[in-house]
Amino acid sequence: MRLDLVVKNGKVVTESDTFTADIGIKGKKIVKIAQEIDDDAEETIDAKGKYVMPGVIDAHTHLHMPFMGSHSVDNYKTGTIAAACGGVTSVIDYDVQQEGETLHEAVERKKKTAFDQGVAIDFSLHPGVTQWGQETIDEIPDLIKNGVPSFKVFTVYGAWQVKNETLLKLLDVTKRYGGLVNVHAENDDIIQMLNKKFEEEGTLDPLHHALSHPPEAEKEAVERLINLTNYMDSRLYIVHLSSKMGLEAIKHAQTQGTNIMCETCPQYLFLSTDNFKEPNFEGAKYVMSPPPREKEDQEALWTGLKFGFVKTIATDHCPFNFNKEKQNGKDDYKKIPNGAPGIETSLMLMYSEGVAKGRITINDLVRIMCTNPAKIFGMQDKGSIAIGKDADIVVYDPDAKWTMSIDKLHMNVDYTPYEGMPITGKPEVTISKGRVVARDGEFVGDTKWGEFVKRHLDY
Ligand code: DUC
Ligand code: ZN
Ligand code: ZN
Repeated sequence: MRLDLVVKNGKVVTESDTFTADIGIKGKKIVKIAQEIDDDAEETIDAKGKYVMPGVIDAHTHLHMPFMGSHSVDNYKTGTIAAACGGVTSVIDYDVQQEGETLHEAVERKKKTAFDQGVAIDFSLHPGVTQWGQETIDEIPDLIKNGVPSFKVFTVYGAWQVKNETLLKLLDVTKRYGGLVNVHAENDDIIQMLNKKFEEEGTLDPLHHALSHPPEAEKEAVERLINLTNYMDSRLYIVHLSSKMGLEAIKHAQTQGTNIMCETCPQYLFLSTDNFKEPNFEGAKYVMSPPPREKEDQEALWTGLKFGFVKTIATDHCPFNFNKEKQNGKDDYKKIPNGAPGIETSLMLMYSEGVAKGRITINDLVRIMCTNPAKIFGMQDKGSIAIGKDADIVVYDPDAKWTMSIDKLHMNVDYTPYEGMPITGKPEVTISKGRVVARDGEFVGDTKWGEFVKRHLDY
């Protein structure tokens, strides 16, 4: 068979195995995996000494999202170019329903934005439910049928804050039709009470953002969500889990049989409250909700990842420039747009600090960044190296040594929270559906290449 691309001699990694093999690609698919492929091919990539792993699925991004008076500053074009350079081959973006908009309209609006701006890799959407009428609930079966099976709600953020009544209806309809509810879990009353206290005391620096979002607020919301999920005999996915307390509640619920899953993000493994104390307002760079916490929380989350209580790593990529949008909160942390960049750096951080330092194996990394996101969110053609899957592949150099710096990255933002961090390993080639889209840290793809992926949950 004449092939389009062969990746030769690499160490192929799946969630369960690592083996030396050649991979044959025809069109957008993996068509052959063998000890040796000697078919003719348009192009051959020699991956000797490199890992050949599935492309990362970042199941939590906010591209061009209107939020706190600005838009997150990576649009679909810049964000997906950066993603490709970082070894990411699919994103599932959060798309919040605007006032008066149906969920169907929200999905179509965001798809149009993506195709108008340009999108370099495949994408899908989790619509955020913010309009509470029964008509919104009634839209859900049709969306699930048409490939949009996961829905986001927030327990915080003013008008976006979900009522228990809506949540119960969402748990019910997603259970009946094969969907999933994703939740940002923090207790808003605790946060508002502390905001008021710090306002009265005049302590409005970035550190007080972290102090106004204590781990108890996460724990309370997580426990409530567990109770509601149990009561409805449904299932639920908690996004960006940040605390040991929240994780303890989830672990307990999982061992009791509750179908509750959670993701965490690199920022909760690598950053801490100390970052908020950086001088010259630099703490604003880390203002996100929930905030990074303490060493013991980081350690608990690593253990949770290792042993499967935390199912996925995603980034919550929601960048704002330090020298621009973040300055809106110079005098009041509540006006600092919440969010940080991460779409390009997650694989490099997780490899360097996770695999190279022995906290997780390379197979664990593939499970939490590729295979589990594909399974949980219903991307059946993605997430593993197997015949018939989309040829979404990263050739990863495990030995590269370099220093993280915004100058070397492609995200459309003026900082990375990980500036100066020594890094081991680097993506050498990123292949999206059979086509090389990034090589040696540079984008070589096409921003018309990304397609909208219809998803179906089969569990
Ligand atoms: N948290 C953030 O920090 N940014 C975007 C939305 C969110 O929940
Ligand atoms: Zn959130
Ligand atoms: Zn988010």
